[in-house]
Parts: sequence; C-alpha cells; structure tokens
Amino acid sequence: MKNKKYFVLFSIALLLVVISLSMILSNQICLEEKTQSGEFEDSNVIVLGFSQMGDESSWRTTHTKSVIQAAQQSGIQLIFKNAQQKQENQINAIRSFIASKVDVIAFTPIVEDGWDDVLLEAKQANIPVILSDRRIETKIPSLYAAFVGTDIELEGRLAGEFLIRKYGKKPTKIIEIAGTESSTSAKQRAKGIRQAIAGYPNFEIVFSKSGDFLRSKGAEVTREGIQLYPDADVILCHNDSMALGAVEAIEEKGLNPGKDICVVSFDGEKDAIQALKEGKLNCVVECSPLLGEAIMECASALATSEPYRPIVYQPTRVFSEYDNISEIQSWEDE
Ligand code: GYE
Repeated sequence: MKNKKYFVLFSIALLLVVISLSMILSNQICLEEKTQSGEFEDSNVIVLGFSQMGDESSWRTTHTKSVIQAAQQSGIQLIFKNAQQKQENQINAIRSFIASKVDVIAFTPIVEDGWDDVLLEAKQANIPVILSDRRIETKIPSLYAAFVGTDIELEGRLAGEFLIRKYGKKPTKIIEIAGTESSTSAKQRAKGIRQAIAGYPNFEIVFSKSGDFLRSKGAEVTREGIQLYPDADVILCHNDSMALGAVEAIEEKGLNPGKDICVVSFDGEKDAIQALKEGKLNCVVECSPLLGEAIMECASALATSEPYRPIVYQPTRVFSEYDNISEIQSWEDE
C-alpha cells in the first residue's frame, strides 16, 4: 500500500519534470524559428544581436553580465550567442543575426583579422555594427559604426610607467606572458609597454609567449619562463587570470611573488585586487568590462538614426604598491 502511494507520487513528479522540459524546449525552438524568419514579437522594440567571444576570464564573464543586464534595463531585445573561443562560431553567429534581420549587431572580435566578408554582408543588409572591447584590422573602416571599450594601448603604457617608477635605470629583465595572439588586447598592451620603456635600455624583455588570457596557461608559460630565466625581475602578464596563474607558478618554486619577483597585470578583477592587497601582485592596470550601458546607448542611437559617439572609452586607473590600496574595490564588486 505504502509502495503504491510512493509510485503514484513518483509518477506525478516525473510527469511534471517532462512537462516543464518540453515547455522550455518548445520555447527555445520558438525563439529560433522567429529568429530565422526575421520576425520579432514587437516591431517597435530594438533587437540587438551580440556575439560574445567566450568566457576565458572573470573580465569576460563580467562583460557578458553587463551586456545582458544593460539590455534588460534599456528594454532592448538581446539575442546573445557565446562563440566558445572560436572565430568561426562568431562569424556564424553574425550570419545568423543578419538572416534574422536584427536592428544592430555587436561583437567582441577574438582576433583582429578575417572579418571583412561577414561584415560586408552586414553592410549590404544595412545593419550597423558595434565593436566591443577589441578591434578589427580592415582596409574598409566603414564596415563598423562604433567602438565601445577601453584604451588598451594606454593601459600598456601605464604598466610600463609603473616599471620605470619602480626600477628607474636599474638593469631589469622582464618575462612577458602575453594574451591571445593577434587579439587587440595582446597587440596593444605589448605596444604600449614597449612605447613606455623605449627610452630605457636598462629594460630587457627576455621572454615573451602567449598564455591565451587563461589562468592555467598563464601558470604553464610562467613555469617555462622562469625555468629559462631564473634571474628575471618582472613577470608582466596581459591579464589578471594569467597573473594569478603566474603567482601559483612562482610559489611552486618556493619564491615570494611580489617580493622576490615583481608581478604586474591588467584588468582589476576581485581576486587580483585581493592579491595586490596581500602584496603578491605589485601593480594592476584597470580595464573595465562594464561596457553594457554604453553599448545599449550606442545601439539604440544607431537603430533610430540618432547621433552617437563612434568611439567610447571607459576610464582607466592604476592600482599599485605605491597607492593606499586597502580601500580599493574591483568592478566585480559594483
Ligand atoms: O583583459 C582579458 C580578457 O579583451 C580587454 O580579454 C579584454 C581582455 C581582458 O580575456 O581578461
């Protein structure tokens, strides 16, 4: 009797699960179909197709959250696709936005080259394009309408200026853990750093290799760098995730990051600010991922043919061992 009662309860629960799953599934299919035929629920609502490149760092996941939240707050209908670190997926996403006749397309180009064909298709379809965070290399600048991000070259220069302040004219060997090859963030940070130290021959970049903006790879490449150059003075990482990996690699060697070897990085995520407060990082150049609001403002101006700013930079701050850092907060806490 008791068993029968449990059997009935179990069957009801199972039925409910099946019903909810099929509801979720049919909703998704519905959205896909609408998306494919180019029909949206309300023709007065602006539709933005956003292709995010992946989720390689806290910077990136915060950027994604900022975009989704800002779309909700501004009443823009967002079609969001995550390319899982593949340019091909971003190109396919952009093509699907064009087929769906969205009003505006925004994306974070994982690398700078290879966008002309798909962006020409967007141009022919009269869909304006916003680049967010990273830029593209093209001979046809009219392929995109606006850029919303930060001044990445300036960030590189600020990191270089910190090193000049710390080491002056002392001979200094630098290991550079670079970001994804051919990405704007890696290219411009590398450029800015070199610009800053150009007049200081005492600085030597003895090793430079990509850690792809990933924590695990940052640790791996740091191990390789300090194995080859045990006398290096500085580990200069193109983002916090890799710097946190570098801290692990330095500690494995029985050394003290921040003391035995200087660690500099970019972004300003929560864990890096904590590491800075603990003295394990020496300098963090901030790069804000909170770009959602500016993207939505730009998208709505473009969709309604109103004036817009073609370049929007978020301000940058430098947090280092020379500042009173006990009070500083990461954008992750905002
Ligand atoms: O610094 C890094 C991310 O493009 C500015 O990409 C962005 C960089 C950021 O993966 O953490």
